[in-house]
Amino acid sequence: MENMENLFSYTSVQFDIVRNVLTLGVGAQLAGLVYFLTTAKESSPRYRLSSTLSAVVMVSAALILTNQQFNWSEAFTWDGNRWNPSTATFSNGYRYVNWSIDVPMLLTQLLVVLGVAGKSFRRTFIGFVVGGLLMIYTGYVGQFYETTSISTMHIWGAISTVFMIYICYLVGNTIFRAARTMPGNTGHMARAIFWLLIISWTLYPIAYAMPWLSPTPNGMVARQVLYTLADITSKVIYGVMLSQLATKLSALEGYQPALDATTSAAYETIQPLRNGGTAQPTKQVGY
Ligand code: RET
Repeated sequence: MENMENLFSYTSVQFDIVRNVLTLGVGAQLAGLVYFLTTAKESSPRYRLSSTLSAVVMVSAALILTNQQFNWSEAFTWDGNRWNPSTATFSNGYRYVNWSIDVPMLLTQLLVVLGVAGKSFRRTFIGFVVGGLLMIYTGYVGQFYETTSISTMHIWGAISTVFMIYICYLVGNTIFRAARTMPGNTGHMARAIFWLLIISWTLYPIAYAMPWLSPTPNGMVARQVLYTLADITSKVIYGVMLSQLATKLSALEGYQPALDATTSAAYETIQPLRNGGTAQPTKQVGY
């Protein structure tokens, strides 16, 4: 029982695309780490846990992707023409174990920024953690069958999908309910986060299904590209959108570092100074 990647030989281009895309993944998570650490203070303390959780996700994702990179390189040997399977095996299973940490964290961030508290926090949090772990572990079992029994893989994949739909329902419910009463355009930002989550999360089951959709070397390359796209969107871009939402909410609540960090606020502060401290600007200029 092993992942389908191990059944093929790869051209140097195919092998390199996987190796490079994994490097891109590590780079994106490290860039995200810098972003979350340096911008955390722009949000008021009540939202700041979101940046901390994003930073934790970045570290854990960068570690697993570095491991995947080593794993990929040791699993094949170059014969002067192609990369052939070596005595070591490549495994996607590490990813699933990593998701056990990252999925609950990513979903908790949402509750923190949307200000879900008390009983409702507890209920949704438990739904996220239990649903998330069941989604991941049923998928984990299923991926062991991808080279031996596609129908068994499908059954576990279908069970896992039920849990994913449940989580998406919970997320949608939480976001759309909160968005109705959120100030300014923050409701719009929250809804955009919902759609990003749905699209980025859907890439994971597509990657899972590659042994069925395209049981070829190119299919396996596509799978690693899909995983990387999913990793960058569901963790880094999602985290950036959430921290921008947190900063906007903090600014609307009058939190000074958030006001200082937003362009329009900086403009309002600096423009009267430029005009000798008296005249009001007539036209908004961007900078
Ligand atoms: C599996 C198995 C096949 C069916 C489904 C799956 C969904 C996986 C998802 C993973 C999300 C991971 C995230 C990780 C962040 O670090 C398990 C592939 C539906 C949605 C967001």
